[in-house]
Amino acid sequence: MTKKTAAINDLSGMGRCSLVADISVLSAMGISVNPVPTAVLTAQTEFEGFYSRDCTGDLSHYLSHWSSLHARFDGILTGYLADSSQTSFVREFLKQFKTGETILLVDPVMGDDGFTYANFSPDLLRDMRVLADYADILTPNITELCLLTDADPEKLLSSSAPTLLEQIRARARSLLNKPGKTILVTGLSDALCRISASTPACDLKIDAASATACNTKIGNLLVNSDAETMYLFPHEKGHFSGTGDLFAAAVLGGRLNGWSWDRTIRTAGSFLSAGVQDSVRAGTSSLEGIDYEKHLSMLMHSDPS
Ligand code: PXL
Repeated sequence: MTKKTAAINDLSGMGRCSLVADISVLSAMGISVNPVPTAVLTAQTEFEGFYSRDCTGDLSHYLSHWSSLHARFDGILTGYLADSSQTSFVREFLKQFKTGETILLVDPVMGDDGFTYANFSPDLLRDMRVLADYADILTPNITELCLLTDADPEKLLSSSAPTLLEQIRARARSLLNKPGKTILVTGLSDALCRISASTPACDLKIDAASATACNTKIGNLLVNSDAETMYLFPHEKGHFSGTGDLFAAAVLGGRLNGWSWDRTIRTAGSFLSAGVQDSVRAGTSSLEGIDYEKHLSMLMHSDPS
């Protein structure tokens, strides 16, 4: 039977992120998506002059209508929340529609590169920590990892690469509050990748299959009770809109399709690398997101393993 997900995220008219990423990636992976828009924007918030319509007032209708339809989901993904009050909605949503078998992926969208996004507030952070505790899979970037674990991103990011890598690992471990949980720290810089790859004494496992020969790499660090593994991918310098959202959706899709962690992260990472490389070649503005559409076929093999 087709697996079913709910995606609680915004709909941005430009930027190829959020619900656009969730719907295209999960559908390509043979999984149906039921979207719950938290906000509707003309463009993601890094575009100057964006207009955002906050959908908080509409969310209770999803609870009442979908409960009358006896909705249940194999996966639930939460992403951009327009403000902290939406976390109460998410908690109620989980109470009503999450079963013991549902995989909950929380992407704690609050900032990147040491900066916070327009939705950020101390209240959002407080409430996001509660959602992070519920997650089966949590996908912070370094900035969000710092926020969730009470570190000053600027201070942490200015420490030397080996210290930073150890800090990141320790902080990710500190978020493992329940059995079966996995933390994926996304978008780790080239310097951290080089440190991890060149430190054989270090107890961090490097995924050899993903570490192809290339000059610039990006890393995704998996931390759970079974493993701590760094997955490395070719990348281009810069920040590209929507990559975190595409990665999160592909990870949830892989796990719902019964893939191992290795296969899930290798596939998601290779998919992103291909999209980023096409965008750079085509000169696509990084605000508009990456040219991933022609590479969706990389995600389409839904057989388990
Ligand atoms: O990709 C993260 C994201 C999601 N949604 C909105 C955003 C951003 C990042 O800037 O602005 C509206």
